[in-house]
Amino acid sequence: MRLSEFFLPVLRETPNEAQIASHRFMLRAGMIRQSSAGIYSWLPLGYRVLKKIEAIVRDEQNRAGAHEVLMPTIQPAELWRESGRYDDYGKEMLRIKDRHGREMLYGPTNEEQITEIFRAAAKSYRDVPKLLYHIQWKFRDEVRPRFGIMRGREFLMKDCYSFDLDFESSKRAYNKMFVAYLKTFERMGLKAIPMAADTGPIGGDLSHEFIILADTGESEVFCHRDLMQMAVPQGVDYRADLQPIVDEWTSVYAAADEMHDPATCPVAEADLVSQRGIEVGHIFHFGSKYSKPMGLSVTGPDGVDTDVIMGSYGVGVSRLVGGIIEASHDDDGIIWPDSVAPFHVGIVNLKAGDADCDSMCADLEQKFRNAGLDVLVDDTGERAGAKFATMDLIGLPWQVVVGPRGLKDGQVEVKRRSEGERMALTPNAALDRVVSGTMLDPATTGLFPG
Ligand code: 5CA
Repeated sequence: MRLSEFFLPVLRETPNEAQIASHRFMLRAGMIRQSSAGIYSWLPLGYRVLKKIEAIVRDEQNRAGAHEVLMPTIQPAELWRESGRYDDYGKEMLRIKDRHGREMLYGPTNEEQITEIFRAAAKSYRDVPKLLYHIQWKFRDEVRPRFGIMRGREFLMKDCYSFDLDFESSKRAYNKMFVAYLKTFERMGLKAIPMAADTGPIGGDLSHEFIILADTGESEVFCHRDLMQMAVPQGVDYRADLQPIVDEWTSVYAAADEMHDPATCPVAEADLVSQRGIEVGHIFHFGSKYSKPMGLSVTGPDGVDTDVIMGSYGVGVSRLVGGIIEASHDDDGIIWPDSVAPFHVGIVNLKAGDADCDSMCADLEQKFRNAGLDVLVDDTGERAGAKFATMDLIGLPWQVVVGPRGLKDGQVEVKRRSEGERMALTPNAALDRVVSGTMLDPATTGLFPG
């Protein structure tokens, strides 16, 4: 990709409205543009990251045995009257009327919608268990939308719903999502901690929030320091019993603020980590909370009808873009993990128009692309200082600097964004260094050909 053809409206100044690093850098790097309070357009750089995060979330859902659907953003009010939530949800729900005066709403979540879909098809115990998910825009008319896309009004969520015959089977679905979340966030370079949580308006009696630690987070979290060292399981067989993994993670104390009581906390003060965090996922088991009022039942093996047992499992896909930046940046800009980087490498042409520089850049670009890397070539006429500042701001994991002086000695410079210093290498050594130093994620490789 040539920067001269790309749309990257970077800002040199820090926008006044941005209070936290992720919001500031997303605006400055031309990733998003505000449309109205809490509602944003995604510009090409931001969109690439959003799509890569979505691809990793999708891949882990599929591995866990969930099947993707796509439900509408606009839902009929009757569905929510059936569950009794139409009145309960209050002002956060955006209510609208169509031209016939029918009451509709912009979905803040989809429990009712999926229950209606499954109700139309499920007849007997043979139709469960099932796991269905979608990745869709939601609208919640938050009182205080803030921090850019972190607490937006319109935001992208992955929500998965489980349907089971009994609690034991439903717990297996819950465990699959619990483990899939550990793996999902790890693939994005995040350390997410599962915490016992309050269930809020979604309801239910078993719930965990997945929280990444960051000073700018909205939640206060408390956990035993051992949790920070725990390893995410690899090569999981989702058909096997996952209870031991879940037990291991939940046996160590961790609680979000509303669940933490210093008087009864079992952890010694010296071992207790208390920090702020960002909620990037939330899983709920809620039994028959929706199936009972909405009449979703199946005939059991004994011929008796029984309410389907359900759970729902959310990931804040658009919030994760900000969460990753909060977890990985410095004063100059973003530092993307390889798996979600909008491009893996940025080639800086210090003398665009010079035949040798141009052909070296084109050659490197092609070779990186052959190796599966996404490449952005700065072929603009900007001065060097501005080009370096832009590269640092947009945070590509690697920079390769091509200039006439270096080329005379047969060298280019390579910089790892997270480390900072530049190394002079031959073009072949530079290629080798960058390609071997990049951890390509199969779900995000080749997502943006060209
Ligand atoms: N139906 C359930 C889960 S399927 C549900 O709606 N859960 S939730 O309310 O906890 O939202 C799921 C995730 O969406 C949260 O963990 C959070 O990461 C993200 N999220 C919630 N509200 C917002 C918001 N206003 N802006 C950005 N992300 C949000």
